[in-house]
This record gives sequence, structure tokens and C-alpha cells, in this order.
Amino acid sequence: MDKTCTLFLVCMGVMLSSSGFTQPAELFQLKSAEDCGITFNNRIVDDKEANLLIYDGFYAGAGVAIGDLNGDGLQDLYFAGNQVHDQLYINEGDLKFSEVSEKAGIKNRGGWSTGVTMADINNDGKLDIYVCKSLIGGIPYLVVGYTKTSITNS
Ligand SMILES: [Ca+2]
Ligand SMILES: [Ca+2]
Repeated sequence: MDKTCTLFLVCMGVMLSSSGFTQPAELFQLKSAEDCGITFNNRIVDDKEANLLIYDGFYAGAGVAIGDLNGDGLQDLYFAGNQVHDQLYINEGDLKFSEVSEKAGIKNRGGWSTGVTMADINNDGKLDIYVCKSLIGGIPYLVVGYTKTSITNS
């Protein structure tokens, strides 16, 4: 190793040690379902009538949409399911969520969700949810204007 290279390495070592450079702390922590309240699991079970050979998007998943549905400044979650029903969770803060799927009228809507997004579709200032569906009973639907106490489906 020549003197220039050695000097460079020593300078880098001094700069890093004097700058307080330390190993970054973990950015993410794994939270259990019990801790955060989210139990959604898009479990896919294949059989001879439903599998990748029959439906090429069988394992493509359905997606998740994130947005502040009730205007409290906390991001709420909508998980779209394939063989399981969709689930809507309201963020209660401190990474704790409560499921409001039944109250929101999205439980047991049938079909195979292929995607979900949130946008203010009717321009009323409130975020709406649009869910795409396919297969049997797969009628796309729009959840308009979720509030803490009510939700309107169309
Ligand atoms: Ca919210
Ligand atoms: Ca809206």
C-alpha cells in the first residue's frame, strides 16, 4: 500500500471518528398483530378449481391503500383480500389500529379484490375508497366519505 492510500485511509478514519458517525439504529421494528391490532392475512389456498394454471393472477395479491379517512391526521389502512374479505382499519395512534370492516359495510362483499385505492372521487373534501373486484360476485364498489360514525356505500 502506498503512502497516499494509507494517508487517505487514516484521514477517513479520523473524519468518521470525529464526526460522531455511529451505526444507525434500526429504522423499523416488527409489531405483533396483538400490539398493533392488524390481523389481516391474505391467505391463498389453491385447489384443482382455483390455482395458478386457471387464473394467471392467482398469487398477484390485492393490495393495500393508505389514507386519512376520518380526517384525524392519522393514516388509516384498507387491505384488499382475495379469498379472505377486505379489512379496513382506523389508526388510533401509537401504531394501534381498530378494524371497522363490518361497520363500514365492506365485510362479506364477495368477489376477488384485485386492487384498492383512495382518492376524493366525488370532490367533497373527504377521502373515498375504490375497490376493484373480479370473479363471482366481483362488482367494483366505492366507499364514499368514511367518518367515525357513518359510512356510505355505493
Ligand atoms: Ca385517520
Ligand atoms: Ca369524497
